[in-house]
Amino acid sequence: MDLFGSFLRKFSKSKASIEDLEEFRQILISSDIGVKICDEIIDLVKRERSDTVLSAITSALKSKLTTSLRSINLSSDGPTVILIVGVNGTGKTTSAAKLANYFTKAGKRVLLVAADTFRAAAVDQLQTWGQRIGVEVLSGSNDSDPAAIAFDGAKRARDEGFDFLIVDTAGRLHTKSNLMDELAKIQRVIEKVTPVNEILFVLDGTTGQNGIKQAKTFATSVNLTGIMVTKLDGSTKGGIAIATEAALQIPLKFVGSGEALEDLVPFDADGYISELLT
Ligand SMILES: Nc1nc2c(ncn2[C@@H]2O[C@H](COP(=O)(O)OP(=O)(O)OP(=O)(O)O)[C@@H](O)[C@H]2O)c(=O)[nH]1
Ligand SMILES: [Mg+2]
Repeated sequence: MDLFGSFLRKFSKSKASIEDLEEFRQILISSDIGVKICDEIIDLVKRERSDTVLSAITSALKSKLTTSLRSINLSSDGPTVILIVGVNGTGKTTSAAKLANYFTKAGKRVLLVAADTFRAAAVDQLQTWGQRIGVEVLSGSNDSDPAAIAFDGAKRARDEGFDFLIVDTAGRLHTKSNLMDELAKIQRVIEKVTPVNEILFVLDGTTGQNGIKQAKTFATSVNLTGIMVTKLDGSTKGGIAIATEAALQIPLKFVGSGEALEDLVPFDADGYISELLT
């Protein structure tokens, strides 16, 4: 990603001057990290008494990441249920398929539910993915109640011993309260059968601060347990991962970096920071 690497390479002194810090501030701003978080990081670097600028910056960046667990919260009894939510077009369906592939590759039995019933094309899209990865996709008729399909999925997953139930939902604007209520209903009806273990918010990494704002509003309606940031491929704005965690205090669990099935990996905080710095 080389976000800060070229800055740090030409910077061999042990302490940062005011001008150096201003240059670093500009780099942070252009990485989409957000002005507030950026200023906090600069303050931390100033106060840090490390020997080198590199270690000062490393610890300042790390301090902005959450210490919460990033692994998927697995069910100890019954299927692990994952609800995929977010605004329109952020990569929910693709990420649901990628997750299903990820767990299938790990030897788990996965059931996908197409709870986006607004558009027939949305169901087709998930079914195509399902065929490709060899995972069954449960869907209802067009315009049926998404909560009813989610409920059927939960029963199937529990009764037939699936390891994972991944529920893809329709994109919705965080400002539309009826659609946000629908999400809460989906969660409620699944929980009549089995607990929902994760509600993952899919955040389009190219939308920057706006995406973070949307996530914040979503979090007021549903209890988000994790974030998946997508479309990080080719983005020079790698600061979005730090910005997201610092702003939301919700752990980033997976990162999507392309349209292929394999382009989804668990978020590795140390690897991410060292990639930013080298
Ligand atoms: N480059 C890139 N494209 C992605 C990534 N994830 C998803 N996409 C693309 O983004 C577009 C939208 O993806 P979908 O998975 O359909 O998004 P969605 O959130 O389900 O959309 P709605 O259901 O309409 O709200 C598709 O063209 C995907 O191929 C990613 O990590 N990188
Ligand atoms: Mg979709």
